[in-house]
Amino acid sequence: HDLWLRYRPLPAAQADAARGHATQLVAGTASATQAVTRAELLRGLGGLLGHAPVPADAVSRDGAIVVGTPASSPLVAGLHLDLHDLGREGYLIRSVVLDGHPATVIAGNDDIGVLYGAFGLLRRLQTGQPIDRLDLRERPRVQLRVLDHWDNLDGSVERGYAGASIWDWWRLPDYLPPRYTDYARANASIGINGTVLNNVNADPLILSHAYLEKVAALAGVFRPYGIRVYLSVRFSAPIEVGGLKTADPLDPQVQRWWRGKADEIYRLIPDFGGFLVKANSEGQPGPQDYHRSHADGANMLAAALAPHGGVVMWRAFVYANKPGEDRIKQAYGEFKPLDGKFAANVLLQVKNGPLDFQPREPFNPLFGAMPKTQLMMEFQITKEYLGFATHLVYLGPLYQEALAADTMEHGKGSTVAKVVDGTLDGHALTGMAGVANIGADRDWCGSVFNQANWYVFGRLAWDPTLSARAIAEEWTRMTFGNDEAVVRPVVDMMMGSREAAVDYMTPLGLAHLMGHGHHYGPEPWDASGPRADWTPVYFHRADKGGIGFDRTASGSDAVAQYAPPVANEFASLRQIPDEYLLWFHHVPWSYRMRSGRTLWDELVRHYTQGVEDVARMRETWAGLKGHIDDERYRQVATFLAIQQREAQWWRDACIAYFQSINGLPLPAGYAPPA
Ligand code: GCW
Repeated sequence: HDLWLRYRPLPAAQADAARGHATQLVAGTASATQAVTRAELLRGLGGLLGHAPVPADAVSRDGAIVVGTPASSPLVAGLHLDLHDLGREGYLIRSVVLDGHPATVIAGNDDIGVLYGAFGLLRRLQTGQPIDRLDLRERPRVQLRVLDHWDNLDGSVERGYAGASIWDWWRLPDYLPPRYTDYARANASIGINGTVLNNVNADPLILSHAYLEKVAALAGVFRPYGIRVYLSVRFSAPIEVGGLKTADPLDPQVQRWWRGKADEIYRLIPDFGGFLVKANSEGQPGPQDYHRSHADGANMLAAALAPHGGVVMWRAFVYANKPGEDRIKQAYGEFKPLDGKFAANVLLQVKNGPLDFQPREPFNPLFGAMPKTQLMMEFQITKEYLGFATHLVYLGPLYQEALAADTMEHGKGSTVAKVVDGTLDGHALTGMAGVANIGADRDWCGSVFNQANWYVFGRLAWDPTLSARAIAEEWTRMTFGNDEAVVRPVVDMMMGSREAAVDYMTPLGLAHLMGHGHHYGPEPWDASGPRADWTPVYFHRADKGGIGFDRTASGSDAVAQYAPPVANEFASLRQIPDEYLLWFHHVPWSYRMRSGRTLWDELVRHYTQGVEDVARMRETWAGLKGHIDDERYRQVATFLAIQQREAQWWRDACIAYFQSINGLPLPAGYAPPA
């Protein structure tokens, strides 16, 4: 229940070594952030080392930890540290000599940087590293590192699999349970500095004064931890909440209403972050209802927030039901022409892939196509399409793959990460959002391993160039301890888990074969429902002759949305990586793969591989019995058994269905379903 902030006692040898470097704690309490920094260090060091350092006003013995900014601490000021490139949120941790005593200083330009530094020091200890001879400098590479909650005001969570919403709107604003503080601590420990409290399918009521007071109370809990609150707003709120006849962004009355609403919000929450908007998407209202553009809508809201320093995060996840048009092409079609038309405090929030958080998608072609627009990344942390709470799927490799993809916008090395961190086109305002997997479950995320997905999101938002494996190892050590007999197998299991899920669900570039609406389990045969572009058959296009979605020039030509070198690679059967084959091409079942196998054989092989990988994960976990406490051991063991059963279900259902279409025998050596 403490997530990765367990602070369990370190092994004696390590604790002994570290204790000499944590004898005293010289830390201020003049601000709320300073106070929580000091409290976290006392709690963390106390837990890890067996006893906490002694709070002190001055360094009087060897091994003090000195914490602060040049403004808050004369000791820090006296060190004349070079902090100029750390920004507001960066920190340094250095082994120094103070008044003749060896000491450790954690310093930043602002209290919040120092808090991040404190968590950084604790992380070092938690992951079994020494804390002597330190010289660390860190600063976030992305400015807005935000969790998006899809939480409804009635306590339900859209696509949430970890229980009800943690926001208790009924008892807010008065009652502020410790869970809110723990939420803030966990987020601050990984550098998350923003939270959008409510679902993008937004209830307009959130903008009523009564709810804004509740929001203000939450903002008050989060503020010391450097976390700003944002809200999802419904574009038609001026009608529903304001009683106006229209929500037309060019109507002066509408503009005045939003300005007034922004003023009201900032009176209650002076550091309010801004708005997140889902407009003209999946039935949500938006500027197009009034024949205005996304830019007209976003800029109108941006103008209301600008005087207060707020931002608009405008989502690019739009697609209408246009029969005959390839759904994944629509966002690009609508937004690319608006490049350069958005106000300075608008970010366009783009999902990592062009479809919808599938186990694997190629990168979204908007990255690299809108140099004059501030594009922020939207990842999904909750596993809507990846087995909900029970399947063990570590998302680090998925995030890393998306961030490392090369858009070729300005030639080789124009990675999505560089679009997101602003360096590719020189943007100052940058961001990364993750759709939260947090709920009221005792373990917060519906499973122990889902906690790792929250963790890796935060760490990659801080630094998109970190490796998924290194982060998995950090999390594993913090969560299960530093027993090498545990760390290696757990990290290997995590690192393979995403590819396993791709294999047993949607290998070789297939997508969206999940059951209609709920998105759990296989339903590749489904062709029903209100919209063709919500059905699996729309995406896999299997027929007697072959399978896959032709998105080359002979088909929907979605490839043309990528920069020419990328488009050429994807369009070429010779060059396309196997992972994306059926995303871009419709090929015969007898198509010869690089492996020498036919496509059909290869497909069956991948499905089978996925099931085998899960079986191996189960074995790995069984081998850790006794190394992990009973409660967590049993939860994971049970969930892996579910996952294995369901991987088998996926394989059998998909193979049987595709076989019913192509009439081919199972490849030799692959047993039919039991
Ligand atoms: O992934 C899909 C989900 C919807 C979600 C939508 C979106 C919040 O199935 O539940 O709505 O995307 O991202 O807006």
